Amino acid sequence: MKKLYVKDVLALEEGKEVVLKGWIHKIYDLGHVNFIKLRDKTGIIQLVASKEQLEGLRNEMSIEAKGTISKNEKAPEGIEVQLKEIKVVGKAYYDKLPFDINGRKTNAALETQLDHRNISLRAPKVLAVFKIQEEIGECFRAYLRANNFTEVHTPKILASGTEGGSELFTVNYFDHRAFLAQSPQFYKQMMVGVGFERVFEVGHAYRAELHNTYRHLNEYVSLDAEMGFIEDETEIMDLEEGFLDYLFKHLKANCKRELEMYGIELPDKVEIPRIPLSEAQEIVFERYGKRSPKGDLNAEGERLFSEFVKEKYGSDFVFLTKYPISKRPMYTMPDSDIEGATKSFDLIYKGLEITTGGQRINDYDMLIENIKKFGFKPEEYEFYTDNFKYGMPPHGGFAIGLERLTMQILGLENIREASLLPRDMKRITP
Ligand code: AMO
Repeated sequence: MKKLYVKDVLALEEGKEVVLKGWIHKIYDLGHVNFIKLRDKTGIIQLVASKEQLEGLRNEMSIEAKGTISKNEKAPEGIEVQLKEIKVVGKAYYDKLPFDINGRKTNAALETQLDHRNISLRAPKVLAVFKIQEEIGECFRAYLRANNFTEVHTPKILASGTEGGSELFTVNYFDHRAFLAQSPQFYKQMMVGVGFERVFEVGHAYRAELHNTYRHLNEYVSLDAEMGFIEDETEIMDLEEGFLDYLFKHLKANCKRELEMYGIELPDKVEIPRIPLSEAQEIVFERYGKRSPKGDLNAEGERLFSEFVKEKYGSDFVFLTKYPISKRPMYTMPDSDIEGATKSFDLIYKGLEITTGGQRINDYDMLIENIKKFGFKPEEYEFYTDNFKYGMPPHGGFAIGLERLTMQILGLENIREASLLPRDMKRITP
């Protein structure tokens, strides 16, 4: 007989014979009644067993179980399975589990949970994070493909950095030095120029940042989009706003169980105010008495400004626009109307930056000049600047940090909770 998933069994009629396969979540050896809670990727179901059938069983063994469905008001979801046969297909080789994952809450500290990812990921509430993450990736693909974008896969071993700064991991590439990609920035622009017009990529990005914080990883997943033939950066913000609206509708319809586990109610519609950075800085100073760093908001400023936006506009999101040239990479298009500003933006979600985006310089001469102004050598960027010799259209794009978006949707406290196997300054295992 074919294995059925728990979620499908819960919808079946009494008396039906079923085969379930999964892990032993919990054993109840109560003497008069005995249960096994079987867990698979879709949920947990109660198997009613005899005392003999429990013999030799231990939590987290994987099993195959055959039985018949019966109704029981006291069982979770009103359904249980009267066990006929049970077979252990994955044995247990441990003395004691590092911590329990079958209670209402896992009681181990985050670092302990991360040390034992093979155990902590089993907890249904932890798995739910990655169901949401999977849906974000799916929606990103679906939304962009429906809008004429092509998925691309660009290299992660590069000859130079893309974002400026010194946050580069070096790798030995045969007899010379190469770098791990901080972003697919240069190649997504190239792909727009060669004729794909609109591209997206879901890929890893590497940052050798010396930040050991709740919001930084040294390896993260970047959701990148880039599109050609735009008028200005507002089209890029429209695109991202449209994606988030689509995503939230999808999550509300398809991830009810997961959102409920975290007590999250998503808005019916995503509409995002757009406010110039300089205005945001003034508001943070006037309302909260906090000075911002030159040309930016710090983490506290982002949080305070988000509070203000929530109060005034009822939105969890805000686009901060018109970032100064000094705070943006050399490829960013300067703003023709505001001296010293660029056509770029950040997206802040519940007090945390989840995106940077904007219009790029598409004129070859202007790009070369800008590279010089930033103190770089144009000859080192030829592989990039060459793309601008052959009719590069006006274009722009954005990137969303997948773990940051997941974390903010579910209200997680630490970005590591939104990474299957986080890489940070202190952790490269498991
Ligand atoms: P930026 O460097 O701002 O922009 O990165 C874009 C988004 O990526 C996420 N992110 C991170 N997430 C976790 N840990 C980190 N260390 C980390 N660093 C960045 C954030 C951030 O908003 N090329 C531009 C994007 C563009 O203009 O298209 C870029 O990479 O969510």
